[in-house]
Amino acid sequence: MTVRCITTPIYYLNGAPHLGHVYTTIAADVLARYWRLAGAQVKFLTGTDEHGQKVAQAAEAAGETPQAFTDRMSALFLDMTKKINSSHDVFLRTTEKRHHEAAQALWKKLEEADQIYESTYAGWYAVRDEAYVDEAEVKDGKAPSGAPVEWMEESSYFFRLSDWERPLLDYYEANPKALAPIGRRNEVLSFIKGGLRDLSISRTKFTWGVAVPGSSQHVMYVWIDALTNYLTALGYPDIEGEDFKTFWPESIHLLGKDILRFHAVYWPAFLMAAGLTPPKRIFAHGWLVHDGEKMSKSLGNAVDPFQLIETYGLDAVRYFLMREVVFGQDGSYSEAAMVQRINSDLANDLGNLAQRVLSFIYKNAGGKIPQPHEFSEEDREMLARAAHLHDTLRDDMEVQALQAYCVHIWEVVADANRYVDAQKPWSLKKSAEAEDQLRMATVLYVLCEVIRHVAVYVQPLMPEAAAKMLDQLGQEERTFESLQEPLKPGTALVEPVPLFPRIEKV
Ligand code: ME8
Repeated sequence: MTVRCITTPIYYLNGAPHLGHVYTTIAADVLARYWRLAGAQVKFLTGTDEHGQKVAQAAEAAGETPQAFTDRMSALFLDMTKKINSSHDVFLRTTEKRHHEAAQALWKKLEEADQIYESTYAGWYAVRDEAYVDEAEVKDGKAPSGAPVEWMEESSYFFRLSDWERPLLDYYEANPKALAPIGRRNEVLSFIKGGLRDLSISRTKFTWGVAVPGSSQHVMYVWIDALTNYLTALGYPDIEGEDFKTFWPESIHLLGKDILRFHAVYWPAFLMAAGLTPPKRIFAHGWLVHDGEKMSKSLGNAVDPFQLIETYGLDAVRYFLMREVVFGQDGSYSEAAMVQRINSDLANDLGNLAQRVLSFIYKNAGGKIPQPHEFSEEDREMLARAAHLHDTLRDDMEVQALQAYCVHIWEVVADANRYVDAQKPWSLKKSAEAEDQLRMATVLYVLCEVIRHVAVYVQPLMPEAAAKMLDQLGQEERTFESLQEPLKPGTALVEPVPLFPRIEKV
């Protein structure tokens, strides 16, 4: 049985959700939906990262207690997941009791393994990134990310990260697929080769965090707490539990490149030190850029996803985000590009194909999936291209090539539109020859079969639109497996309505 555990980062609560958060969550959702339709056992995890100095400061600025503030802000993120039709299985909040227990259990494991010691930290800290910054990296009072840094001096627990240089390099060497895309992998490897210093993993200057076991003064550094969320959601510390045993070995972490170092260096080191295996795969995608800068809460240049959904419809936004940018690279967002995509790919290509074929059958060819007769060379080729999607798309999804997934489906859509133009079922309809009527039925059958394949594979991207297309085709079976059986003639169509209206503005 194929098993997949797909995760998003858990999001900080210092601002409302924006298009960047929506981007990762939709990508994870597309993967989760794909694997479920492929018959896999799937767990999809998301949630909110509620501790740390940045969130504590945001609560203070809002004049609220951290608990009241995080309750209110976390609800916004939960609401975001609903508005984008996210099919997650777990929405975890790090303020939950089960998470405190899991983080403390991991800490104790590290302590038992002699991986934690107490000392004093003196150095720079970027609150916006919740990250320690090396002296050499600080320029004009800023971290390389542009976040302001502050000097920190406090008693701290340290994790012996320096012990893990060699084991991490060996691990990535032995597991070339554990980190993608390749450019990011190289970055991480050279960072590790540059030498790892022990990591401060506790704070004493504020209290909004998970208490360090056995200490009344220290709370955990927010990243050790946050990363543990992936374990908590699978039932840790019960490593013999069904969820943990099934899903942890198949975990795929999706995240933005901004937080790659935490996931690809610190996290596997913590896990190995605690006797656990690193995540199976880490995939770092690029940034959505707006007006030339990374979209972010702190920079205030983020696009409001809800406005976009209101204007263009959820499925169009989902498709646009997956199709427009190669997953792994940066992409700049613009409304003009969005309108262009909707009009060309959705209204002209897919919408037009489904609409002209289905309404023709509905109105002029009996309203049922036609009975095919002899298949011509062109018919067989068209059917083979649709059938071939099964393997091509699986290969795409195995490596999280989400844009390629869209491109490959739309190649078949383009083929089908060319096939309609060449076969001209409407001209055949006008012919008085009985043979032409049989030919028309065969052509329309082939087209219905192609539309069924396309709609089934479009489900992860645009769940609602694909469902409507399959409703119109009268199809109840919608898994990938169901495509192994040829389309049944005689099934009544439901009156087709256009699914993707053209957008006239911009
Ligand atoms: O980093 N383009 O939370 P966060 C693409 N709590 N993706 C973007 C983006 C953009 N412009 N802006 C944000 C944290 N993202 C930590 C994570 S995980 C154990 C803890 C997405 O609220 C992207 O996935 O700053 C990025 O990694 C994440 O939001 C950062 O969210």
